[in-house]
Amino acid sequence: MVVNRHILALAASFLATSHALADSPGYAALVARLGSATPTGAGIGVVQVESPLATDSTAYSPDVSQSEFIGKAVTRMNTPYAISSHATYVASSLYGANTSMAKGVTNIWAFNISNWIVDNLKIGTGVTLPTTQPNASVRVQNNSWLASYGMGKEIYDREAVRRMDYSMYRDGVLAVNGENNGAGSIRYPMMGDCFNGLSVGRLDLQHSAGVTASASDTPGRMKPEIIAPGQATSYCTPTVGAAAALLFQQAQLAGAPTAGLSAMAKAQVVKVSLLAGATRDASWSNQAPQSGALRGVTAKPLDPLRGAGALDINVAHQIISAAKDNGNAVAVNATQSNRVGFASISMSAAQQVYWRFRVTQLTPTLDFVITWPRVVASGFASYTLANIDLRVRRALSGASTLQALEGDAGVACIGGGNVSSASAVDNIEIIHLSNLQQGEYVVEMTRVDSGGAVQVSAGWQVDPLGFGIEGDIDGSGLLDSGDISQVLLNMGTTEPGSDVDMNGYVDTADVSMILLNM
Ligand SMILES: [Ca+2]
Ligand SMILES: [Ca+2]
Ligand SMILES: [Ca+2]
Repeated sequence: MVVNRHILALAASFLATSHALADSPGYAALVARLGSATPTGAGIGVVQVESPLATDSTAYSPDVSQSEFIGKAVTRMNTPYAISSHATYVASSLYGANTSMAKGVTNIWAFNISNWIVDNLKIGTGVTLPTTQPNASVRVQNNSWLASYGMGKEIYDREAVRRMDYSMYRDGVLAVNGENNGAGSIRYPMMGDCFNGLSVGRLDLQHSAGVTASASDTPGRMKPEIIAPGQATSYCTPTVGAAAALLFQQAQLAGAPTAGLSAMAKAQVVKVSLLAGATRDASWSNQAPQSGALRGVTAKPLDPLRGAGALDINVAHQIISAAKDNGNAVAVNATQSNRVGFASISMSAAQQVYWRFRVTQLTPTLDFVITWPRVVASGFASYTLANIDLRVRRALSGASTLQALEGDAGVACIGGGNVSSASAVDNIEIIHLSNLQQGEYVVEMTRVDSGGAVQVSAGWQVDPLGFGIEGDIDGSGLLDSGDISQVLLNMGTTEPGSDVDMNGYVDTADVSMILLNM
């Protein structure tokens, strides 16, 4: 069945754009931290699927004669081909020698979407599987295009997205998918509705956003998932793709903390590192009420416009490079987690996993993000999607007591943000806490549904200001009379900021603990 002629393919609007690596968020900090060891995406293969120019249905190829692409092997998979300015700009951000952070990506396979949909994705072919990647090195697929089969043909849109998710899961690939341009513009199901990749919007928020349509698989999922700089979504998307290439290079290093994970699990850890490493500034919110009985509770894990936040390759790289920390099934047995880290866990029905975070003074932020893939059946007639939730509680006495932080109970401990993230439809949950009092916090991940095992990835970052000297509750950098004064001031209360030994009370034991280490 040939269905491609029904497709409405839109190149995101072409805009001449200045490329500057300085625009790539966190990249300068990454280089400053790693120097010559900064990853470049070397060894990572990239697929670039392009919608041809409206004036020439064969114009899908980047202009490889440009100096940005010297030394790059760009295989044009469809003939005939002609040069597309759009493809050239996308390529500059995705793997340009000077204009992309993935300057070390040298092997690229470029497709014309009209061919790719039929020959590779194989929409409308029943149980025939999508083709495997053109090369085993491929880890990133860039989709800077929008498409829909249109009203009444949503079944093909759903099939396309299922096939893309299937490919990602089978091949260990992360697809980055552009949202539409323009604030309030219409969303397209292809490929932004994917569960297993990333839907990308703009730092200036001039992109389509909202929830997946009623005709989509699992309607009501929040999109986009991440935002990045660029003058059009077509160029924000490859910036995220380039960042992913750097993280894949790290993930595939011999002896890396990700060693031993399957290709699929690595791709999902790359995804969660990008999500957890993203910047959530003061304007970011996942809409948890900040007062009342539901203070800190949300069923909408993402910011409605910003998704998980703004790309930061430096923090994302720190997360994926940290020691793997899979938490513990018993809260008291969980060791204290580091400032940044990741997990990759096969999670079964009714299972729970706990992580413990000890912060020693008022801590600006603690962010914890999980994601998991949907699993598409090989006949494409069905899929399974797990439901997993996050909750954070205050831990007392070595986590033998966990205090709820929902509602007013959280006011004394948490300045703002959310303490639970419990969407019934999304495959991302986010805890974003601000201004935590000193003490210990336990993140609880719970599998809610009763389905089979699924690989869950977690990533986190806690502001380094939270990791000072134990007992330095005034954050002066020293154990001193200021700390003792604060404890004495709150003596006999349950004020969490002064409960140094975390037994639930401000008492003489807290003074003793400070004096002991002074
Ligand atoms: Ca959930
Ligand atoms: Ca102090
Ligand atoms: Ca105490």
